[in-house]
Formats: sequence, C-alpha cells, structure tokens
Amino acid sequence: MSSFVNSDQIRDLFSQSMSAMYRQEVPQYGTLLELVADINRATLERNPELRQQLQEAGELDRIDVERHGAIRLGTPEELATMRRVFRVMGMHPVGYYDLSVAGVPVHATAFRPVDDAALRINPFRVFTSLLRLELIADPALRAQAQEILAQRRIFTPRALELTRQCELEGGLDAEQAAEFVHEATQTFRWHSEATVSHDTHQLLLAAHRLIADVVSFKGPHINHLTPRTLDIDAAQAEMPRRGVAAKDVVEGPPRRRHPILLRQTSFKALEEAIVFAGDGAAGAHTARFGEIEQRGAALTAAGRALYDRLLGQVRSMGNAGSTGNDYEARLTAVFAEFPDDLEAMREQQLAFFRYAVRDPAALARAAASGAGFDLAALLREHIVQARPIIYEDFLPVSAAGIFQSNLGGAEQKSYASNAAKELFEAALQAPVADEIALYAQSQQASIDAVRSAYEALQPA
Ligand code: OOG
Ligand code: NI
Repeated sequence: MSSFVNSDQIRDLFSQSMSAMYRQEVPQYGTLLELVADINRATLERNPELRQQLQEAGELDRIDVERHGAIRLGTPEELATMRRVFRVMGMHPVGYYDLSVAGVPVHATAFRPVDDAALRINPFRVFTSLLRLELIADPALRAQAQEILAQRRIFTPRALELTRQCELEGGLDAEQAAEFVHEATQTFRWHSEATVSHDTHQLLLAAHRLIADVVSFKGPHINHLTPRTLDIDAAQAEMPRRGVAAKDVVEGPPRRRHPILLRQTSFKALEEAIVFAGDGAAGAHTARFGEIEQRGAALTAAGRALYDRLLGQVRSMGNAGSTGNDYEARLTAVFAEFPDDLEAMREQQLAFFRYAVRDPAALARAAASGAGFDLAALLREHIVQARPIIYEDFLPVSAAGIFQSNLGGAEQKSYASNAAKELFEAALQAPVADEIALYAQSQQASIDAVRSAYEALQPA
C-alpha cells in the first residue's frame, strides 16, 4: 500500500507556494497576475472557438495556474542538487541554452514536467542558469567569487533530508510533501542581506551585473515568475495603463493568426534595498522583475530552423529590439515567409500536431469498410483532427533579450559563442532531454492511439 502523494501534486503545491511568496516580495507581480487574468477572460469571451479548442485539448484548466520562473545558480554542486530537488516534483531538465553568445556568462536548462498528463495538471517550469565562472576574465576575481560561492548552502537541511528520503523510498506522504514544499520554497526567497561587502559587490558588478546577482547573496532568489496570457499584445498595451513599465518590444515571433513558439514581454527589474556584509552599509540591487508570455505551437527541427533564420534576418537589419514600431514592422514583414496556416504548417512539417478522433461514428464506418489505416484520408474527411502541440520550452535569443533588458544599463559585454553542453551535463550529473524528441513522441503517441482505435473497429 502506498500513501505517496503524486509528484504532479507536489509541483502544483510548489507553484502555488512560489506564486504566493513572489506576490508578497514583488507586489507588481500581483498586478501582472490580475491583468493577465482579465485579458484571458476577455479573450475567451470574445473567442468561443479558442475556448472550445483549449477545452478539448484539456488546456483550459491549466491556463490560470500556468507560469514559469527563473533562477541563477553559482556552482555545479548547486545545479546537481537542484536537479534532485526538482525531481521530487516531477520536473526534469529539458533542453540546453547557451547564453554566452548574447554576452551573458551563463548556460541553462529548463526543469519541467515532460509527459502530456503531467503537463496538463500543472506545467510549472523553472529556467535554471548556471554561472560560468570560467568566463570571468580576472583570475583574482574569479577565485574570489568561487570562494564566496563555496561557502553558501542554498538548501535547508530538511529539504535535503526529504529529497533523499523520496529518492530512497520512492515518494513522500502528504505531511512530508507539505513540509518539502515549505522547505524547498525557502531556497528561492529574497534576502536583503548581501553576503559580500560594498566593495566586493562593486567589483562583481563591474565584471558583469549578473555575476553580482549570483555571487552576492545567500541563495538563488527567484528573479521572476511569468503567467501565460492568451493575448500578449493586449497585455503589453495594458501594462502602462496599470502603472507597469513594459519593455519596448515583445520578444519572439510576430503576432500571427496561429501563434508559434513563445512571445514574451517584461517589466524592468526593481531597485531593492540591500545591506552589505561587514559594515552593514545600505545599498541597492536590481535583479527581480515580472514577465508575461504567450505560448503557441511547438516547431519541428525544420520549423525551428526557419524561425531561427528569419529572426536572424530581422536582427541583422540593425537596431534589433531597440525601437518598438519599426522592429515590429520588420519582424512581420520578414516572417511573412513562415506559413500562418495550420494545414500548410502540418503538410510542410514545420510544427508538431496532436491527432484525435473527431467523429467516432464516422471512424467506425470507415473501419468497417475494411480499408487500411490512412491518416491523411481520415483528416481530409474530418473524421480525425490535428491540433498544434503547445511549445513548453524557451528561446535563447528571447531569454538573452529578457536578461539584458533587466540587467539595467546598456550591458553588452561580449563573449564568443561558447556552447558547452557537455560541461553543463557534467555539472548537472545527468543528460538534458531533447525537447524536439519529446514533441515528436507526443505526436507519434497521438497517431498510434488513433490507429489503435481504428484497427480495433476493423472487421476481424
Ligand atoms: C532568465 C531569463 C530567461 C525566459 O523566459 O526566457 C527566461 C533569467 O533572467 O534568469 O526566463
Ligand atoms: Ni522568463
């Protein structure tokens, strides 16, 4: 007999706990949540077809709970332990993001649920970056940062104990799960007491603002939480009306009839009061912000290559992301090459789709005729339908844009492109999953299910 709480439920509790904490720490996040809830409600009222689609896909319920967060870790040990802690909640490392290209000295993965059922319950994901100390040029500063980081303990002893217990016994009971969520949440709390002196903070800031953010504190404070909107342009327009200063442009693809991948906007990081170690001098730190996102179809490798090529084209036109109207016009013009039609996207295999029986009676008739399984024919006859699979991951260029707009100042340090997936996986002590393979699996599983239904109805 097992009285273990499902890991999906633990994740659901954790995402609620994080949201409640961030709402307290950053009140503007509460404003953002209300704004997104209002816009989602209005969008669904205006668009009953979208409502029905989300309902059929089992996605309507997840919209309100849906969000992602981001943290920045300092050492390989922190990353490896974080993987074990997230695993208790059914969150696994997916994808590798190299942000050094954009002058941000980190690489990252996203911890998230991977199977369809888990994603429907609560898709909470955490974009998790690891600082690359080897990219700090000054050896003395590098050594100092390393020494500071080696001394901190970002998990509570009880969180580690419960993680170990879950690993050994295969789960946690209700009481342990509640305690685990409480303990795990502590890791992401804001601490206004820096662990470094004013002088050290200055040195770290000069190396890179992000380095200062990671190295100067007791733990990896959650730096933003992002609710999912159904209309990001409406959200972007509404932000200033509610006193939230939005960044200039929405990152990602342009507005389309059929959204693809991910579009994101954010408000600038707040200046928060901190106290330095040593003399207790007062200072300020800007790192924490708010973000909104809209999710669309997951793209195949071919679709993603087309997206990357078009985005590259827009950005090479200069002034990328700097001037709102102009940038949007260029983005829209260049992306005209990406078909905005579900049939074309499916036929050209640019996006992943989930197939489902739409008309069971007609399926039974087709099967009874004795004809072999022909997916294309069933689609043509509207017996089977294909709906885009939602993108559950992140985009490195967008992530870099979000990083940059929130680091303050015109930070444009450049590091050479420097992907180091193997180093990252060594730190993680596990491989990261390939997101494209996960979407392909989902698509194939849906086709297999339709085929089995069909074959079960065929005459023996
Ligand atoms: C993470 C930025 C990446 C996103 O939504 O692309 C991210 C960070 O600033 O630590 O959250
Ligand atoms: Ni984000």
